[in-house]
Amino acid sequence: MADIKTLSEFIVERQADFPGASGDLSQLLTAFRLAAKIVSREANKAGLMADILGAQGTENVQGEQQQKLDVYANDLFIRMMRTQGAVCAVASEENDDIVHFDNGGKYVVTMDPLDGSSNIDVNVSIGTIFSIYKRISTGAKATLEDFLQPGSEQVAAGYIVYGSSTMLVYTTGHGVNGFTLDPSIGTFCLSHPGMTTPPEGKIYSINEGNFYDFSDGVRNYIDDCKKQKMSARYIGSLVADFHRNLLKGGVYLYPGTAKSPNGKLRLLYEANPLAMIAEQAGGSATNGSMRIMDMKPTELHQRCPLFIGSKAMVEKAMKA
Ligand code: AHM
Ligand code: MG
Repeated sequence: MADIKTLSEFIVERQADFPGASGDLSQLLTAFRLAAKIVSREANKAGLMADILGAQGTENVQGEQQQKLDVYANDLFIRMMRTQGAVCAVASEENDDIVHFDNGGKYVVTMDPLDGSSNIDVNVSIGTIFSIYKRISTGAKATLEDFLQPGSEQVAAGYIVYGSSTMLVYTTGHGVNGFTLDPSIGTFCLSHPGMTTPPEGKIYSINEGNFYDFSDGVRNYIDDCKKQKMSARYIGSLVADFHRNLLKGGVYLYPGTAKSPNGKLRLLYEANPLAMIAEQAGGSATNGSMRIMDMKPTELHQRCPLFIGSKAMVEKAMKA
């Protein structure tokens, strides 16, 4: 049997990438690992459990209906981080404001605990996205300033995709590695070491229902994809669409429209973490005119257009 490397072994081994590291970041990744397993378990039996499926009956700060699993995953990830101690505050899609832990932790985390919520009830892949920054403020509590750092300051970023199998993919700025959950032993095992994305691909992912709201440039690009007989693939779960395109080569676009010039996706906990992973894998991520990770955030729940995936495709879409 081939050697199996578990995520925990890998995290310990890679701690050497950070000279002088105290192990806090490793601990934090461990908290994500555990929460991911629990969300995976709940998502897998969602169809059987009335208390997991369906709407919670509340809205988040962006006026979106919260699903029960959104709230469950949010509470769980926050609980895991609170008990673990390296994180002093979290900004989540599901919380209006920063959640403080008052524990002196040196990191802050942004997250979308359950991405693709509209797919929960219909048994389609969903995900979790997270991003880790060093705290830069020095007062008693973390401040907005800690969360409004550009994506280029991310210490680590990752996602979990709850699909036909559950995978955790992350980067600490030294390449991208992917781990698949083996449910029989309850362990994430290194399945995709040193992930890279093809520079070109044949898949374009965009909600074409919005075609007539897009700019001429985006419409031209879509036309061009059709002329080249590319494959249109759109799951409606950013993590799952991104993951597929990362492996196969492709581009995911969520552009702005006249009505919503900044599109739908959020800079801090959707665009930035996936941009770091895309770049670390050799791909690219822009908002249509500039690199996502160079944007200076101004708000916690700020939205931004997103063009992400294979480098040549993102460049072409920007020029169209
Ligand atoms: P969510 O974080 O509330 O689930 O919303 C983000 C999701 C992405 O996962 C997905 O790519 C996009 O919204 C789909 O939006 P649309 O239905 O407008 O195409
Ligand atoms: Mg989301």
